[in-house]
Amino acid sequence: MQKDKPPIQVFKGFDTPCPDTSSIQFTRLDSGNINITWLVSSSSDPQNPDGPDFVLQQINSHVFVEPRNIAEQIRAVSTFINEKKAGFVPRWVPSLTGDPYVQDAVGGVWKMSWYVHDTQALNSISSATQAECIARAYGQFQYLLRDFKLPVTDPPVSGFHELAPQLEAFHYLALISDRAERAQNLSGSISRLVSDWVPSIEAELMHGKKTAVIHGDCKVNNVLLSSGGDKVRSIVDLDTVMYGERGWDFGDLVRSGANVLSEESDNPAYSVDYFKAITRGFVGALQDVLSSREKEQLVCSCQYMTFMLAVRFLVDYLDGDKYFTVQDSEQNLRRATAQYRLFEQMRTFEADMLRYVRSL
Ligand code: GN1
Ligand code: MG
Repeated sequence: MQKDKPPIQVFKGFDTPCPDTSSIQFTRLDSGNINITWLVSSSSDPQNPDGPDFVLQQINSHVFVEPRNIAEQIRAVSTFINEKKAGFVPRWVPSLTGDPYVQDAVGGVWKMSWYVHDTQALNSISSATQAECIARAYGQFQYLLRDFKLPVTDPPVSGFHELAPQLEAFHYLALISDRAERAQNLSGSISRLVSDWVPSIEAELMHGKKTAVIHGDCKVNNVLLSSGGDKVRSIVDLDTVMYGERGWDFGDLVRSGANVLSEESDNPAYSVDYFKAITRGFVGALQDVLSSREKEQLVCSCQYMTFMLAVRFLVDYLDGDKYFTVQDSEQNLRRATAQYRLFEQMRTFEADMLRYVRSL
């Protein structure tokens, strides 16, 4: 992955209304654990203050082994949604040859979309009203795509959102990793759940046909809010749109949004009030399409997604930080521990959460 400024040739490979690229500026945006993201600004040119701005990303091909497929999927989904609800997801920018990506001299695959001005992305939610509003938007996203046929049917990452391959990797790495000793407390807790809780959650969630189109990464910060924070302007990060269970999106949003502290905080704090608000928003938007099986799965999906992310961070820690971006060599272990704590907190509220979902 190229960490330095993108080559200007990459930008020139896209079909933009910016013939003069001499004053184009690239600014690194601090977003996401996988791709490196750049704001490409033409408005910094005093001759062209109304010039357009873009978001340019090199698709991480270590994680997404078929990066062109990711760009093709985004082209299809973004085109479809923008026709139904203009601006609800960013508009993609075609290359000069009409592709949804540009390839650089060493084979790197880049995608670009129009930048959405006057918005903010938050790492944590600050009120139940905001939680409901964000959840309604993710529900609407699934609703808009309820009959859409994805051009790419394989998941963006092999086994994405499946617990079994993650646990297999965990068992293997726990035996061979030179970091295993440092992670033994967390490993022990996870191993204990493998024999009792994991089989029941897998029986609950993994047997259905995966036919719903989902976002695949429903974090709070993948929603762009108005400057006042009370309206959703746009849902971003379409890298992981795939077929799956509706509850996976819901569970991921509860994991991210009902933790009143940010994901990077060592001590999460689960809010049942935010969970309820997220449920109202999500279920409200999907009222017509959510089956009783899907509704019944919502609560266990929260635990499933949170536990799985704990295992995924731990696997990456044991594997030497090859998947998620890290600032230091213990960050993935801290992230895994925090997700595990959040999972434990959630479990203590299970009965309350189930009662609430059933009451809607
Ligand atoms: C990754 O890079 P980002 O933030 O969009 C990951 C998600 C995790 C998330 C945790 C393709 O998403 O699954 O939930 O980090 N994306 C991929 O912060 O693995
Ligand atoms: Mg993502």
